[in-house]
Amino acid sequence: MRMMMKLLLLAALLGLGLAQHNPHYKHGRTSIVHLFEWRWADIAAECERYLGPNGYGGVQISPPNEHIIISNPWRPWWQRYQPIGYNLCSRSGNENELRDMITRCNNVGVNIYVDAVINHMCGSGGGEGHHSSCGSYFNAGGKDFPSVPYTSWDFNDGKCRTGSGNIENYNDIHQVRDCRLVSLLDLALEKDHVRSKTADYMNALIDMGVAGFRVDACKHMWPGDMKAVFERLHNLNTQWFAAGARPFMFQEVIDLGGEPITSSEYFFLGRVTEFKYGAKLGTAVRKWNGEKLSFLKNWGEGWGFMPDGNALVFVDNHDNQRGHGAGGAAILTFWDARMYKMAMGLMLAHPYGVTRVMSSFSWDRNFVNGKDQNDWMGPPSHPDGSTKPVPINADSTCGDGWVCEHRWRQIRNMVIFRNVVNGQPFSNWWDNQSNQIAFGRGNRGFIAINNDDWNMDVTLNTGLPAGTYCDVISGDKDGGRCTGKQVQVGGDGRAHFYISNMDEDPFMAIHADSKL
Ligand code: AAO
Repeated sequence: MRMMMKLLLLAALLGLGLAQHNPHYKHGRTSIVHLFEWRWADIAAECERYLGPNGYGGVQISPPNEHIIISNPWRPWWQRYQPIGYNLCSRSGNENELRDMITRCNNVGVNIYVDAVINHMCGSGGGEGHHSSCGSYFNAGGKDFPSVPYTSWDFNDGKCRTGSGNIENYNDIHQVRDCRLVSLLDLALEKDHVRSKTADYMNALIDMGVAGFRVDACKHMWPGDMKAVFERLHNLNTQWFAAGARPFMFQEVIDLGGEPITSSEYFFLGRVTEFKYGAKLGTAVRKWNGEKLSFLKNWGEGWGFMPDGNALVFVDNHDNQRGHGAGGAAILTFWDARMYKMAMGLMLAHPYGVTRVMSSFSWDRNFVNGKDQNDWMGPPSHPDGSTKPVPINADSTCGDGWVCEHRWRQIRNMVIFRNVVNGQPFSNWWDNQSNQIAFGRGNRGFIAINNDDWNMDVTLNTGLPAGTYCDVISGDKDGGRCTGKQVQVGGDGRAHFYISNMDEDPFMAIHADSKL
């Protein structure tokens, strides 16, 4: 009996030992920014000149491995989700540039998380030749990828039972895991060879100093196979991380309910993307389906989201900001800037989940019958298809079509807010039973939002010490003064908030470090 207990305890400890839920942020930072399609050289510079100084915890980078190069359509962003092998040259740069970026970002306290595409290789119609980002030969029809090497033995087709060889029905878990996702050649992750090649790839990155991975298309891999790969992964590089630290894993699983495969199957491996979060938040901020911000009083697990400790949350991602993936029309993006900033403010102020900020490039949207014909368009590029650098304007915005939401004052200041209130409880909720809400984080920060069509004019308990605070949405604390609005908190912790529904940004936020 005692032996049994000991064994059970050991198993539990080993399970915890995986501990791939921790982002290993440095200096109490709390958010990741996805610098979608940025070049490594630009990310390195951005870490030093902006992300480090402004308290960003990490960057999710686009897939760094060798990918197919597609000419029709011309160099779509999604070519990087079609691996050709694990050489480290991609549209974002070569291996030296990647290594330099990882080092320089780590040195200023910013972690790097790699988007790992290990479920599949390129599409079955990807052709034959050297049209790949490092120039390696491959033959999609013959399922031959000599640079890895993978041969036809390493793919799942024998197990797939659909006529097309593709996933046809998401209600059949065998199809979802053993057939091809949109015709992408599906790796047989049950095979030792495939497990060791994918683990080698990830280990090369861990050894270079990355802090973890966004793992692509996890719904399409058996959790047991993923476990076998993750168990082979090294601990993080001790030049920057504590001895024994496991890579942070956040797994892309789209679970909006209604399918047999659920996010919870993946909790033991790490965190999971909570797609309900952005879909519901977008619906609430848009006031669709009778939703109101006042209903967000029990936001988080109270809304049927996954347990806090498992969740990776975001308002939009690189797929659903352009109609791919899931979430639909409710998803807020930079195209709806005013509502987007409000949603981002809410997310970053609220304690639920590990937060990810999206940083996009713009493209020429062209809707025909509700579908954007240009949802494939790649990043700002030169005529030869190479990605353009990110130029920084005098006012600190980005040029050349890079949107840089993470540099918008309202978003950047809420990233800082989240760091300042880290660990503080959700507190002092108030609402007007409509779309005016406010809440605090212990005695460190407070946010008030007016999404009604009339002014907000109330005195609220903030929980903050008495003093004059700069609102970090309308401006900044600049030396001894505020460049935007000010809030007076009295000795009783109460403060008056006036927010016009016509304001450029109808919300205000104050925190311990914005106090004069
Ligand atoms: C491209 C072409 C394809 C071509 C293929 C191969 O577009 O026509 O066949 O190349 O030549 C990205 C692009 C794809 C692109 C691919 C490869 O988005 O367009 O294909 O690169 O270049 C599923 C997966 C999820 C995936 C998502 C896009 O489960 O993992 O599709 N996301 C990741 C990446 C993404 C990438 C890949 C995976 C592939 O983030 O960028 O693709 O590496 C349901 C399911 C979801 C499913 C969606 C979409 O969602 O639940 O699991 O996501 O359908 O198929 C309601 C439901 C919701 C449902 C949704 C949509 O909202 O509630 O559950 O409707 O029906």
